[in-house]
Amino acid sequence: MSLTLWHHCTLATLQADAAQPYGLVPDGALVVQGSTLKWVGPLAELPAALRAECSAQHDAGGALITPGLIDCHTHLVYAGDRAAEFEQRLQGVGYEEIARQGGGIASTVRATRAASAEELRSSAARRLRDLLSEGVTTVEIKSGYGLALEHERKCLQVARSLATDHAVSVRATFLGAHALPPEFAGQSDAYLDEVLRMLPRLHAEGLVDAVDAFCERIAFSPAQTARLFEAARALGLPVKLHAEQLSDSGGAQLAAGYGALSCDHLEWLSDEGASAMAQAGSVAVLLPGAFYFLRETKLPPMDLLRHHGVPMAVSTDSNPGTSPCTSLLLMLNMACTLFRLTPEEALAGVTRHAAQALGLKDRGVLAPGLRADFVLWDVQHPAQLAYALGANPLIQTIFEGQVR
Ligand code: DI6
Ligand code: FE
Repeated sequence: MSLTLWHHCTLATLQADAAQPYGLVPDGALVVQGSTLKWVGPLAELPAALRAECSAQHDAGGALITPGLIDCHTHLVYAGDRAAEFEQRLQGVGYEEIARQGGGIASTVRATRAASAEELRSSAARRLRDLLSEGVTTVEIKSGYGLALEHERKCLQVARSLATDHAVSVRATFLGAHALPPEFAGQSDAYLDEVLRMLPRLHAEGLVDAVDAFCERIAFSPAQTARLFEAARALGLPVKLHAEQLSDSGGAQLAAGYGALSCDHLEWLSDEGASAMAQAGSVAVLLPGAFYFLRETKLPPMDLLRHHGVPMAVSTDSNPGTSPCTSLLLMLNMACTLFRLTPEEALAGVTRHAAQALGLKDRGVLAPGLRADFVLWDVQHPAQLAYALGANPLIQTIFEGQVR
């Protein structure tokens, strides 16, 4: 298979054991074979024989090259919007209060059930294109606005189908346990039984890569979450959890006990929770968009996460209620300004650690043998990606070895 050389660039490999911050390689080079990286390093060290084998060459014009960005937590498929609720909240009505009054997630569920697959697909594609324009090459998409078999199926099918006509890799997560649908009001255990009936069917249809739940006082209890995770385990599916977003319910410890890929949000995470996550190798997915949009004041405990060595990812949480955001670059900035991540931690959070949060070992860093998903940026230094607000210095995205 023919080889392609990319040169005249600075690499930020994001390799975990790199000697330089960001895995920086000045005057670097990449050799791509098909959809895979064959060689990564300083141009001066590229073996002459390998260089001679390259039948095509791309001059990157001095660009910075990072791995393709990974948005590891989104709710991209839904209908309608919640601008009216935004106005209500600005007048002082709380997010949980709106949810208890039947608004919030339930209003998006009504709109999503009423929408056709084609309508859902076109609104999700619009949001997806925003993400792709900033160098996203892998996106996780959760269900959770259908809350009934046919509608959860419809949303997961839409999520899967987005990868067929966009150059992006999609991971689909079943979030049937997101909220209680109106027909099960007051019967959350009965709804959970229903979720447990949906899961094996959707899994058998090839629509589920992982299982998630919203473990919160306005959603599902730790005991209910445990029942769901038992079912996921029986099917061999990995789990992740919306945990300790609005209160500390011990969800992180519970999820860690099931070897969760990630626990997400975590504003109220305890020391025990962080320690359990570290032992289980669960990634902490930080969602500064939701923190900002809900005007939260309780910060996720970054020092605790660092102390225990929990890897931190950063994501948009793109959803209509708490983070109507389709800019992962903006999240890089907010992770630094709001959560005090370093720009290097933030960039690792949308590359290496985001891949880990999805259980994907073949991407997230620039290294031989991994996928040739990478981005050329018109910046001198990777910190500039987190520093700017509202800029998009993207030059070009390469997905599976091909210019996108
Ligand atoms: N936590 C969130 O922030 C989103 N879902 C969740 O479990 C909010 C979803 C929404 O309000 O529509
Ligand atoms: Fe979420």
